[in-house]
Amino acid sequence: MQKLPRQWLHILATVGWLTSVGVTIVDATEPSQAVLPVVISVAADGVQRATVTLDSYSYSPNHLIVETGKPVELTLISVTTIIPHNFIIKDPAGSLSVEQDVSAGKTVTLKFTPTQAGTFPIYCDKRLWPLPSHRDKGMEGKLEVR
Ligand SMILES: [Cu+2]
Repeated sequence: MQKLPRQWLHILATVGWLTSVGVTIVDATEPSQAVLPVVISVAADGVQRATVTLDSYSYSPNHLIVETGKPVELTLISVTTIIPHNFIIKDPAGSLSVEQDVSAGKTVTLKFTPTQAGTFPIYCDKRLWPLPSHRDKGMEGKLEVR
C-alpha cells in the first residue's frame, strides 16, 4: 500500500467519522420508507403540492408523478443533523432543470412547472471526496410528468 501524507490521513479519519455518523442516522430511520410512486394531487388553486423528506442517503417518497403544465410546489425537509444535501431534477433534453440546496435540518420550498411529459431523474450530487457521491449511495429518484 502507498504511503499517504499526514494531512491525508487526517482527512480520511475525518471522513470516516462523518460516515459513521451517517450510518447511525440511517439506522435510526424507520424501515417503512415509501417506495411506491406517489401521484401528487392538484389543489384547488391549481398547484401540485407534496412533501419530500431528505435523509442520508434517500428521498422519501422517491417517485413523484405530476401533470404537465401545472405548477409543482415541493416542500423539502432535511432530517439530517450534519450532512447537507440537494435536490436536482434534470431533463437531459433541457425541458426541466431544477437545483435546490437543503442544509442539514432545514426545510425549503421548491417551485417549478414541468412543460414536457417524460420521466426525469431526481438526485443529490453532493460528495465528500474521496467517497462516492450521494447519488451513488442511493440518493436518487424520479419525476414522472404525465
Ligand atoms: Cu445528498
